[in-house]
Amino acid sequence: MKDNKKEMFTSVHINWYPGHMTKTKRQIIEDLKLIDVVVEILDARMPISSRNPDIEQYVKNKDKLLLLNKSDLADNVENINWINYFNSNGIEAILINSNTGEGIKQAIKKIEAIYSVNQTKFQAKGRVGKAIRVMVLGIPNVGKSSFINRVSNKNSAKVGNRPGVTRQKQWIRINENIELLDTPGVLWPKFENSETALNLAYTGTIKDDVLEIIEIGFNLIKFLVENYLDKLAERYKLNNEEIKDILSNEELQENERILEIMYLVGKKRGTIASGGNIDEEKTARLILDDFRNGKIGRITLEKVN
Ligand SMILES: Nc1nc2c(ncn2[C@@H]2O[C@H](COP(=O)(O)OP(=O)(O)O)[C@@H](O)[C@H]2O)c(=O)[nH]1
Ligand SMILES: [Mg+2]
Repeated sequence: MKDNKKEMFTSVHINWYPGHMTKTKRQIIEDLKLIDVVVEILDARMPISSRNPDIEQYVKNKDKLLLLNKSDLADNVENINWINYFNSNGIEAILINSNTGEGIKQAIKKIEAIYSVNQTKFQAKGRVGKAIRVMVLGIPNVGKSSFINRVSNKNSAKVGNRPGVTRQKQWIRINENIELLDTPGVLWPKFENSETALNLAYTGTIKDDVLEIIEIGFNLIKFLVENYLDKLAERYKLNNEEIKDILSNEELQENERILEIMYLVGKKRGTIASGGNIDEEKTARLILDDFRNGKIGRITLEKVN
């Protein structure tokens, strides 16, 4: 191993400037005046990293519903743990999959339940017989547009892989009780620590150049080795003996062991650079693509403590 590798990846370098989010923040605060129920969409793989704590102060008087989207990509045991966690803390939360529509009916029912509980509040405001007004909030790429498309049963809200494709403001009538603002509020992700930053990077929430791609891939492999070694080995058909040898090699530092596992993946998948060495960037991209597409299996990045 090259010497300069020994000091690599010991800390994460974050290049992130959230300045462009202040305009959307103002817009959200303005739109919220019209809203009765706030639906915050979280990524089921990282319910804490995908939650924006700042928004709490703006939505504290609103009724709230958490939707844990992309539940198909997350560990099912952890999905249930998270729902129990939120519910036992008095927070309504439901698992959904905006691609297939799983959980969507339940989400609509829950919004209607909130509506009926609040009828008296509305009557006091003179809003008898009016529909409940809903707004969807969430960090980029979490599935806001996909969810809106699902509940509106038409492909009116634009869905895209890049953050920020939704522009115009319009109301969508879901049923006689619910109206939905078709423009979701894009929340700025929080980088409380490097773990959060990495989770946002693994899932593609922040662009790959915010952190170094090799750094992201390396750290994802590290996480998988520590938490989902079986799934990693199965996906890349890694030899169990070889893995054991590397992980128990006292001559290597921890980061070097992980790097050796990364090289093993590269060797298996032929991500070789000219000269015959493993191409670290290609290997990092491969594993990130696989993770994002669910090919390593259902993986939850954050567990309930
Ligand atoms: N596997 C999976 N992918 C989803 C789900 N919901 C959305 N996506 C994908 O996530 C990406 C971002 O979705 P989008 O609705 O544009 O997110 P937005 O930026 O919050 O509006 C798209 O590629 C969607 O197909 C889901 O429940 N499961
Ligand atoms: Mg969108």
